[in-house]
Amino acid sequence: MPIARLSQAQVDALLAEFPQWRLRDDGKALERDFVFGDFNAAFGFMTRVALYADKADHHPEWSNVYNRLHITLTTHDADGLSARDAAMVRAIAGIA
Ligand code: H2B
Repeated sequence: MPIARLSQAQVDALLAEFPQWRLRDDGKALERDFVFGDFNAAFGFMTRVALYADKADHHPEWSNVYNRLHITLTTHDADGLSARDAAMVRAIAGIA
C-alpha cells in the first residue's frame, strides 16, 4: 500500500534536528555511518534497532564490518522518505 512521502520542508527539518544523517543524492533516502568500540558494541546496537524495526514493521538497509555500521533509511512503499523513516531516525537517536 502506498505511503505518503515527507515534504521537502519536513525532510529539511528532520536533517536540521538530526545532522548526523545526510540525504542521499537522489533525495529518496537518509544515510548515516556509525563507528563503535568493537563488534560486540556494533551488533548490540544493531540488535536493539532490529527489535524496533520488527515492532514498527519498517526495516533499515544496512551493512556492518566489525565495528562499523552503515544505515540507509527509505520507505519502499513510498519510493522515498516517509514518516516511518523520521520515526526510525528518532528511535535510533534514542538507542545510540
Ligand atoms: N521497510 C521499509 N524500509 N520500507 C517499506 O516500505 C517496508 C518496510 N514495508 N518493511 C513493509 C515492511 C511492508 O513490506 C510490510 C508488508 O508491511
